[in-house]
Amino acid sequence: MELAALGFDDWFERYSAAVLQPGQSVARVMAVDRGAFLVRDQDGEVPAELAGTFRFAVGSASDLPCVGDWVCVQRHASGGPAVVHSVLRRKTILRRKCPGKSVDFQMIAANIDIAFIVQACGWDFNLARLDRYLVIANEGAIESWILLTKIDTVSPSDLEDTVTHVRRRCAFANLVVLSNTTGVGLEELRALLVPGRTYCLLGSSGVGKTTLINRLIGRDALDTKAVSGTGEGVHTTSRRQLLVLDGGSMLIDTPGMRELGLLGAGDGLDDTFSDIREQAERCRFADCSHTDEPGCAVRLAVDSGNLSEDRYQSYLKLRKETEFHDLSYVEKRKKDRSFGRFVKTAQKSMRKL
Ligand SMILES: Nc1nc2c(ncn2[C@@H]2O[C@H](COP(=O)(O)OP(=O)(O)OP(=O)(O)O)[C@@H](O)[C@H]2O)c(=O)[nH]1
Ligand SMILES: [Mg+2]
Ligand SMILES: [Zn+2]
Repeated sequence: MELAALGFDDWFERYSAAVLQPGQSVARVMAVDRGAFLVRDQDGEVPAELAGTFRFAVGSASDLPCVGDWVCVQRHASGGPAVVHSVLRRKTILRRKCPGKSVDFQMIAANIDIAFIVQACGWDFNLARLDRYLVIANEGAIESWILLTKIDTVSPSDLEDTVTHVRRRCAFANLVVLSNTTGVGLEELRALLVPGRTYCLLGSSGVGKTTLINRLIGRDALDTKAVSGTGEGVHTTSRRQLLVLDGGSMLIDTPGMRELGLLGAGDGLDDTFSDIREQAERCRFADCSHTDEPGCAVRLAVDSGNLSEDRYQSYLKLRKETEFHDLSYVEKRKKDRSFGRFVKTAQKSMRKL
């Protein structure tokens, strides 16, 4: 398979020229599993490990290769694992805040063209969570499509209600409704997949992400497992993996995420709530917080029914989270700096002794 078929284009070519060393070639990261990598290039798929120099130079977890990355590798003729020397600049990224209070983030995948935000009809369906995924995709400059799975488990009228909710909430997003069990919607989805493009499935555990990939591949290439009615407490997929379909498009499977922290950087929130941003241009105060200021056009839109209360609340909640994150990031940097000063002063006084 040629590199172009794996998604390598002029953009990556340009950036690779500066970092690629003699004896190295580029390959795409196909799977990451607890520090072990699988990379692929025109000569096929091989296991890979990080070069010692690279491992030492890495400043944070997000600098490490993740699935979808293009990396510079040295392949061994003897058949041993390839050695990863560097990661090429990422065109797009999917990342989330690490669970808990830390302000670090975790890469989910890189160089994705389209994010499939997967929700199952019924127990999993949740508009607030949908917003959250849309913000994450927008933050990484990735277009999103919404996939509603398991439509065989709800009545036609419940399905219609769910679809109406999604359309009202995300008028511009592509929406495909499907069932992995009956096969409804699978051909529609397959027809939308473009060769050479990379798609990433995101969504709670048990919504049918892996089953969908297996259906599209036409065989059980990946493990799935029966879930309880609520889908809670079960995680089947444990690693992130990129699969190439016969048609030439690429899909990344990810484990269901329980906690989906936002980052607070970039315009992800604004882009997701572009309707609110537009209203906000008519607020009396430029720095209006859209809560209790006079002349707030956003509140007016809610009061007059042009903006749903739910969507407005979802916006406030996510905004609060990103603000909190921005703040904690600033605090952390401050602490790092004062610790740095402390070390320097300590070193000076040591030298004086
Ligand atoms: N009724 C019905 N069941 C489905 C459908 N799609 C998947 N399932 C079932 O749902 C269960 C979970 O599917 P998975 O594909 O493992 O879910 P997942 O999203 O990959 O879950 P994680 O890997 O844990 O993130 C399996 O028992 C599937 O058979 C569907 O469209 N309808
Ligand atoms: Mg899975
Ligand atoms: Zn306002």
